[in-house]
Amino acid sequence: MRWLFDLTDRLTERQLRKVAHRHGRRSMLARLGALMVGGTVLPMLPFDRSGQSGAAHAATGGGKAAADKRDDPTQCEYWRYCAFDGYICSCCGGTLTQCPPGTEASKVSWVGTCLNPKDGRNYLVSYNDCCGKGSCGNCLCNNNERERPGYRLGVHNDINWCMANSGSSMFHCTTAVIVGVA
Ligand code: ABN
Repeated sequence: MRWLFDLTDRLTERQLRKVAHRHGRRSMLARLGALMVGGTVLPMLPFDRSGQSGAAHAATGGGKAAADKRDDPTQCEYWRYCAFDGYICSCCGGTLTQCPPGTEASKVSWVGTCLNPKDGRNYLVSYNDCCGKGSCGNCLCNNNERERPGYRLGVHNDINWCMANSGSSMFHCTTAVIVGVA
């Protein structure tokens, strides 16, 4: 009978040691130590603080989305809009080149020179404000590549060109028509 007590003692002792090892004070201290070391070392690891994560994103899958925007006339990133200022007519019931119903194109326009990413050529783009209705309010877009102040009116976008029309001078939205290759 004695051997049975001895065996039970040994098994119990082994179990207790295991439990003590798992939940004991020392193992707790060891865990705390690991946490403290981790907490000190982690902030030292290098990470992108520059706010340029978008660039990294573009280099991977995100680049596709950015490229798609350059092909989409409802997006301000669309390639023809490099010197655009106004509401995009494609978002206002018109199209890239046509004013929405009930509005007419301004008699005077301004031009931009924009790079077409598809063929690598620069195109002369004429921007016409569409006039006769109040502000469309959709897809406001303002890009200023090669744009110049009012003393160079032909490349100045920050003005309501509907003022040049004899009818209504209310500005609604803006179109972008290719008029030449630069
Ligand atoms: N050329 C677009 C525009 C219209 C009204 C006011 C500013 C700019």
